[in-house]
Amino acid sequence: MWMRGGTSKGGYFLKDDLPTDTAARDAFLLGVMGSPDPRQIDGMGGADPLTSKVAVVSKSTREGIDVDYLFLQVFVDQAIVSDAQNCGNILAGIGPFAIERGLVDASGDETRVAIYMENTGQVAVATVQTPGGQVSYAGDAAIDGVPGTHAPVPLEFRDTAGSSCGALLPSGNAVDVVNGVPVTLIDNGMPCVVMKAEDVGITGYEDRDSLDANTELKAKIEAIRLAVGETMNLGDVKEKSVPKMMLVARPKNGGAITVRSFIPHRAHATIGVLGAVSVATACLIEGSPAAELAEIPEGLRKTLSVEHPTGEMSCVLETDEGGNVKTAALLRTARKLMDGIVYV
Ligand code: NQM
Repeated sequence: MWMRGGTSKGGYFLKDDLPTDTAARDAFLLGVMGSPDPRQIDGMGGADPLTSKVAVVSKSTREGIDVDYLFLQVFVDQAIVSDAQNCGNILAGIGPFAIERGLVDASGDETRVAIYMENTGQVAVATVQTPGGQVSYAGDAAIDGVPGTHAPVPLEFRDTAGSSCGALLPSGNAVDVVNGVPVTLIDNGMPCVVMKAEDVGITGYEDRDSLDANTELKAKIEAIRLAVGETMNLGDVKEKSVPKMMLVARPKNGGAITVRSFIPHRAHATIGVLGAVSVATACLIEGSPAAELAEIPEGLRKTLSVEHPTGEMSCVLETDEGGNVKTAALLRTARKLMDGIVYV
């Protein structure tokens, strides 16, 4: 099934329909997407990392969990399929897909689907609109980066700290200086390197095209990324899609922070879901570059609006008295685009 999940798009497969051997599975998925090729002309991929994504879904045998979800990033112009990151946007389509495929029964007008995210070993709960026992994609929820309105798919995350890096702050520091640039190495669901946009020579308010055209900036942040892989417990990250590079600036439209993110070699059109949670969390870390620029609401339950190139993403963070983030919730939408047979 081809679906839009949040601001991403990709192929959703039942695990049983794919080869069990990883190399054979990856070769098949490269063929499905038409990679490696910058245009992905011979496949389904949209010549953009955000539309070259795959979800592998199976019924779960875990206590209290409905389905297991493995996310795979199919690189556009390299023959790489990576499970080194999670994806909170593609996650938005998992609940609807699981119900459509009969892995989960609809229960009443709304169905809560507990999803085990295999990439990071963590759990998310998605609420899917199921009036009359059928998934409904129509509704009046709007998210920036997607035209029109659709049925809401709220997502809740718990205990995402250290998802891939083993700790929220894998270096143990709020700030590290890498190649002369102060950065926060952080993982609250997505490994991210958060720095001030001005420290790498941009304002942080640029559009996606000008960021993508800025080869000098890209070289500078790639050098930082390669330098921090080991410190973040990610090993050699040359052929990995993490960590993501997050360039922050003061909010402009009443939000908490402005971000331009690289994922990691192309600028994001909006921002990743768990990427946004990680940046919002960095804003709460005293002494971090993001905290110096952020506008933080009062209270233990905070809505942090993360401004991005085409709007904003609101993260609702529950914190304890010590300011540690306990849960995060976000609103996404999803839509079934096509259900059929793909040929390689
Ligand atoms: O951070 C893009 C996306 C993502 C990932 C990326 C995501 C997340 O927007 O949870 O959603 O960072 O590669 O789909």
